[in-house]
Amino acid sequence: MKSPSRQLTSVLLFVLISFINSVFAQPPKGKAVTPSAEEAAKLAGLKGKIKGLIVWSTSRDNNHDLYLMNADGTNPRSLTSGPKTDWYPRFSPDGKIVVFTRSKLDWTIEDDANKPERWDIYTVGSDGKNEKKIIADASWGTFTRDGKLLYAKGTQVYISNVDGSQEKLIADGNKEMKGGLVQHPSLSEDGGFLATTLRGKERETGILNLKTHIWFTSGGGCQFSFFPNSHKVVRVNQTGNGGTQIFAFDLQPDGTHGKISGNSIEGKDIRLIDLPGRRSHEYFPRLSPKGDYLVWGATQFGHDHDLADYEILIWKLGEPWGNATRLTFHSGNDRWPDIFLE
Ligand SMILES: [Ca+2]
Ligand SMILES: [Ca+2]
Repeated sequence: MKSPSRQLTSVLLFVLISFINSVFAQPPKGKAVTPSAEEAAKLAGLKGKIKGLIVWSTSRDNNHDLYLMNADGTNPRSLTSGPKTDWYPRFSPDGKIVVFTRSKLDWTIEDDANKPERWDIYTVGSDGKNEKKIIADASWGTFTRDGKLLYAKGTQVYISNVDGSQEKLIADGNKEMKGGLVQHPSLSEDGGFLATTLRGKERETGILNLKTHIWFTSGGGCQFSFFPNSHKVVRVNQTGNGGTQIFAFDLQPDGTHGKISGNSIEGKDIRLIDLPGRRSHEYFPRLSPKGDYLVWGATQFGHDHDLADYEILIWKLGEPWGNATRLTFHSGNDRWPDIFLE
């Protein structure tokens, strides 16, 4: 047995380490930074061209709160506040409601995203009113195209009405997805397929056919989701300039696809975006409701989803990559954007 004094030393050391962790692992509040002349010119070119909203999770005021800005990058403003960690915001199909995941304790890291007991799912109006808790002990809440909620509880995926009623299990990971923890579930427009990332026991991305209950392994990477209005998918791949790039490719009618080899499937280039230059560590891809614009986060240095200086960018599909426009100018952590366009 340890002597009382050694026990006391151990306890004090534990308290000290916990204190240091709680202080220094906090995300940075950062500060506003000035756009370069090129960035300012691109931003000015976008002003008034697109109408809508972008919501994202930022550490600039506190741990992480939700912010809104106009889709052209103007008027960034606070949507939620408080000591909890608010992240993974997603617009309803009409843009009037934002669903998001909030920690039960204060600062909570994204690595804990798949511990459902640490999170609840909330909704708030895009006007900041009517914030309410909808689903307890769940994470990764998002809207389906027909306005229902889709979310994960560890290895299981559920759908409910927007008020949380009529919850229904649609995929049981222990039976159908190798027992992997579900991240970032996304439903195809016709409701027949679920695209998701598995973590924990498994580490892969794939598609579950909800009719046949057959799982198809797409490959590595993460943040796998469906385009609106098509059987096309988008995901982050752990290759490319800056360590990541974003792929987009079509699925076969049965939810499978050909083998990915380098940057292509059967000779067809599947790179959606991989910016030149330093700000090319791309994450958090999200398409506009019609699939014509992409928003995402990218860093120049670093990867940590909680701490690194991600900034939000926007790009119109089909335009040269060089037309991508940076929308945020703040050294805090800016992550998980979603876009609603009128
Ligand atoms: Ca890249
Ligand atoms: Ca930032």
